[in-house]
Amino acid sequence: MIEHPAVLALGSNLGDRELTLRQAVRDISALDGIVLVAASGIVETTALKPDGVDPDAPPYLNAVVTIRTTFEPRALLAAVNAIEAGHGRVRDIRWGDRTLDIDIISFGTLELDLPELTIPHPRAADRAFVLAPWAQIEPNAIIVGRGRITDLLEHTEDRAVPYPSETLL
Ligand code: A4P
Ligand code: MG
Repeated sequence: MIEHPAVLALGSNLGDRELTLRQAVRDISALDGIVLVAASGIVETTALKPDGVDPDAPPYLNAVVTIRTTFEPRALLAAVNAIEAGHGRVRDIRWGDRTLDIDIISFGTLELDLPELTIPHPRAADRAFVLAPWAQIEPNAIIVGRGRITDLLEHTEDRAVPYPSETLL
């Protein structure tokens, strides 16, 4: 089977954030059909809400992993949604606080615009909480249609600070 390279972003701002991210990476690697290629360090970031950065909301820990997968994009989304659910993710308000969010950032050079899945992730190019950890493990990566992630990182409005425990694995 063809293996597609893909990039996943993880975020948590409720519960034991660090433990959740570590377990989520293990859950991802344990899936038949996914091989983990690299995991970033953990960064801490102020919550971004639809109205802008919210210093009063619980801060996030974010991280990025690169994988190779035999799943097609929608199957990959279903798989990561199941992992979110396993960590008690509740969906209520948009960009609401959450135990675990896993987004598909890119899937090779694929561009996809379905009601339930947009690839590359339409907001990733503007977010240091995605670009900074991703640049740690794939500094030459580009987002199709948007450019090099290290260039994009210079224009983000949010900041990602390395978290003390740093490594994810
Ligand atoms: N969906 C479409 N494209 C994708 C994709 N590429 N990957 C759909 C994953 N999901 C995708 O997502 C809503 C729907 O998006 C899903 O049902 C899926 O079919 P969700 O996870 O239910 O809700 P959400 O995450 O609140 O929505 P959204 O709009 O995807 O949120 P964002 O833009 O991902 O932002 N601040 C900090 N500091 N760190 C964060 O990680 N994350 C968010 C979420 C907001 N603020 C944050 C962070
Ligand atoms: Mg999401």
